[in-house]
Amino acid sequence: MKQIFLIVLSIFISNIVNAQENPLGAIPKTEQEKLADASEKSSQQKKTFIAKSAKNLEMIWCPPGSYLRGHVSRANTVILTEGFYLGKYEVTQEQYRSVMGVNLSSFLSFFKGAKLPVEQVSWEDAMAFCKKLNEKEKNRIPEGWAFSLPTESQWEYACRAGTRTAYSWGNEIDSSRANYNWENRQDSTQSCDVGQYAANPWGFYDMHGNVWEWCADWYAKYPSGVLTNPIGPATGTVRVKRGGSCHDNRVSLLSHVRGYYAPDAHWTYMGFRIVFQSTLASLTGSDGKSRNQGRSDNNEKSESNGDLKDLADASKKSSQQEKTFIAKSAKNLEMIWCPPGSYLRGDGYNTNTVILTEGFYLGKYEVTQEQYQSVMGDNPSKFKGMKLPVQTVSWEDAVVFCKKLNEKEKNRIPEGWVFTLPTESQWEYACRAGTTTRYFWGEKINSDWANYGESGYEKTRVVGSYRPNSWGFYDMHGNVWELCSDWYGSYPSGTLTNPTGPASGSTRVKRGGSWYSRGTHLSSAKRSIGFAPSYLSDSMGFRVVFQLNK
Ligand SMILES: [Ca+2]
Ligand SMILES: [Ca+2]
Repeated sequence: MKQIFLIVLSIFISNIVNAQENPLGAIPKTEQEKLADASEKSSQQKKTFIAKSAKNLEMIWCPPGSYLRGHVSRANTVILTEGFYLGKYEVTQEQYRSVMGVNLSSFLSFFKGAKLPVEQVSWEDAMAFCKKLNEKEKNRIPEGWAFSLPTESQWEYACRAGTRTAYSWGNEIDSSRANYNWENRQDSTQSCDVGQYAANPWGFYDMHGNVWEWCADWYAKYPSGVLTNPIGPATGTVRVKRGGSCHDNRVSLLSHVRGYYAPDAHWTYMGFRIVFQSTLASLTGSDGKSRNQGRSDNNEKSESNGDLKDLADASKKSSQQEKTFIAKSAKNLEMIWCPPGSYLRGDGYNTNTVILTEGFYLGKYEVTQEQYQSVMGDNPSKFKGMKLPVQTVSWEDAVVFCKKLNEKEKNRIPEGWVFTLPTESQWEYACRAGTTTRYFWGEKINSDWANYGESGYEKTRVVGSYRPNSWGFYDMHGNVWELCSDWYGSYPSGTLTNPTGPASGSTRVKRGGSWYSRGTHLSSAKRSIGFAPSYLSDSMGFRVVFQLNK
């Protein structure tokens, strides 16, 4: 890799953690010190930023992280080591006029709405907008920060918002999802006011459809392999556009689809949204050229990139994995592949970046009673039903289940692969599925979303009774608590790589809340002290992981 940089992932201050040494020792102390500056800055970022001089243009913070770019068969892992703000909406006509003094849009005569996205803007116009906005906001913004166009990687990262599906809501599209040309008309397609369709999981509107959005990059064939902070080629003739428009069919709206257009061309279906980021940290300047030449030559040596290299290697392997695995001898227990990546653990100020350098399969559902019966020969559950999750099992029982399953499947599985319980990090990574909200669907819970105390059933429900998260997992929130492999202990601070919990303890971690729990106990971040390994509880079950044993 030409440019190998320190992976600047966030170290956040954790006030629930004892001020003792990191018991996991995931990242060497010297590296933590190197990371401290940038990470501390990152932890101080507000979730939103308002550019007042552009009619209160709203922006949303995207933390450092990674995503799987492109189509399934030709995917790259793209790592973005710097956070950034991105416009919540496409730039509107009133915002454009307030900064530039003109409005070039062609739809204004039909629809006077100031909230329509600006269009008929060339890439050069969009860059001029950013430049003027930088001048107008210069007394309000931190030194070294600037508005610009997003790179196409930033754009796709924010568009996907943790999803791996064709669109940010799933694999299918219809006219209720986005403003696109669902009737395949030759004329009369038109833009609509921004924000008329549901936002993606990170809160961005109209990433799919309405108007195409300019990106900073020159267009060229996409490189293969794992990429860190890609900014596109140094020169070119056309610039990248993303997301499709009201004039395009469903294919143009796919999260991974790339388009291009001449930078000086004006077109009715071409608009943009803007990024706001630290130019000291960022790799792209307003001229679209790398600001980072010096950094690749300086003394940030490769030993500080061990985790990044591991992630790179694992990502290559990951692209060859099947997306699902079926454990036939446990009544076709279905599992879903989770690629290597990172997530922001916890909530509020008690957050860490957790890096998982190895992919793994995780059960799509909680283990059911018929699955448990088929492997163990008995069913201890209090609430009986073959498709109900097994409960009234101990941590030790769950471990025996995994052991027996390994024996039953031993002729079907690759050497070195095992069924086991997930670590709590694997569990939270899969539960969040790219989200940073309290629950995978947002901040608030009600009985439409999960089986918990207020749902009123007072018992477990058939697995898969509620909507899955965007990676396809059911009942991560509620139904039964799920046992994890870790001993419970206070959570360490700092950036963690593949954490497995303390070496010893008295209780095992459980996650996700149950039919009996209060809503707050179902949150993605909520850690429960759990029970002693032999303890039986009718609110407790588990799901299994399948992974290469190291
Ligand atoms: Ca759009
Ligand atoms: Ca559950």
